[in-house]
Amino acid sequence: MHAWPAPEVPDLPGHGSAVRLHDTAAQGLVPTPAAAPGEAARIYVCGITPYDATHMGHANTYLAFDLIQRAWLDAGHPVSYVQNVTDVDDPLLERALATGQDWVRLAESETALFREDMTALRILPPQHYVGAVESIPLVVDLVVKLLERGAAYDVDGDIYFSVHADPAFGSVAHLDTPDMLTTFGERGGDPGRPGKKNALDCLLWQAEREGEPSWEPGEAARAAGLKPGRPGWHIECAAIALEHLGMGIDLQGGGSDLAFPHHEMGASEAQVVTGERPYAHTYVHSGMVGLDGEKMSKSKGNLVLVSKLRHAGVDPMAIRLALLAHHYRTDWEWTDADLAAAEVRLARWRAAVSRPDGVPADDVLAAVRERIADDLDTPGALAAIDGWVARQEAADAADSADASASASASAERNTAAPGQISRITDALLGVAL
Ligand code: 5CA
Ligand code: ZN
Repeated sequence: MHAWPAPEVPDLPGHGSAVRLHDTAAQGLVPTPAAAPGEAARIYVCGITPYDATHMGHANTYLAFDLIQRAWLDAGHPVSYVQNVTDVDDPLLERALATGQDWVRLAESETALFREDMTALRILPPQHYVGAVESIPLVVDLVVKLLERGAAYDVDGDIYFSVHADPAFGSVAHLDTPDMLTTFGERGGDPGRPGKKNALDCLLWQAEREGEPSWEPGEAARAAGLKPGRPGWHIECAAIALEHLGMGIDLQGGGSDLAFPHHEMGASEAQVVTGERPYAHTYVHSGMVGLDGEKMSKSKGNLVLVSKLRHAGVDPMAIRLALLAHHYRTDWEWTDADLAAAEVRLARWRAAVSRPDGVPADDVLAAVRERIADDLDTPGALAAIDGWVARQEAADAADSADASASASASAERNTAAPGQISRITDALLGVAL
């Protein structure tokens, strides 16, 4: 699959320092990436299930991982980035059936819209953008290996993963067993299915069901016990990440609703199949964006869509600023006031950098770097830019007051400052002024 065009990331003087991020597995802040300076930082971020358009929750999540990559690039790490598209799964097939659309067409058109939204928001694209369907041979290979290791078994033709084949199972999300069982049931799992060895065991390969697409796994896989069918969800991401990044990646990312079961299961599957640990050095989860008291979700339909705002003429940079005004890990509710405030901020920033000269900006880069390195404190980073803009506006106001009083003293300015500020907002915050 192809991704979307990459925005330019300007170079900044010097380098940012290591970025401390909240690691769900470590339950605290850790320095990232684990890669040595100058080495590529490897990141896998879970992609969309393309059955509806990009909403503010998705945008907020992909923005968080865009900012991490900008900070890593600024710290001198090349970034190796992989993202998937869950282009075959229950919700997509259900939506296609409900609306009478072809499921392949639905996935293609929503993925195309997602690319447009990501491009407009200036989100860095992955180097490998990989669909579940095109990854079926990779999935089959892992399922066969798990069967060979005795870590998978058959239930009426479906193949399940034995979660306790991984001694580290549970160490990503740190839920107790009752919480795991409830959450598993709420997020696509089937804890009550008869015939499973453990209620938490998850589906690796689902045998063909009437009216649903299925794939022939090949002779060797058939001999190992796979029937024609389709991949389970968690193994899709484990297979794509292992193929394109390998074990010990620097970061596995997604929204907080993916910590369990998705990232827990994917990590265990990869760890059992390779016999190595860890799958990822850091697990980073963004907060959930809601609307009217509920998590924004395609299944509930309570959506504010990026494309709808764009088509209504909203500047994507204002959308980006509206999201940046919230810390990535908090859960928050989208309101129209967020966008209105971001539009005002964008206009003020643009006016301040559009002058031929500006008040000194030499300390702003260090301030923004320091705030971003502290678990992506974007509200703090915006405040640092706001501070410069306010000084610039005050100097302008003082100048015009002086001019009307015919006084000679004018605020100290230099011609480099506006460009310095626009390069910082562009490189570190992705906001083009
Ligand atoms: N295809 C899987 C991941 S492999 C999936 O979860 N797709 S998704 O379309 O449902 O979500 C895509 C990403 O957006 C996930 O990281 C998810 O955690 C995040 N996300 C979904 N809803 C919200 C929300 N309301 N707020 C913040 N992030 C969200
Ligand atoms: Zn995933």
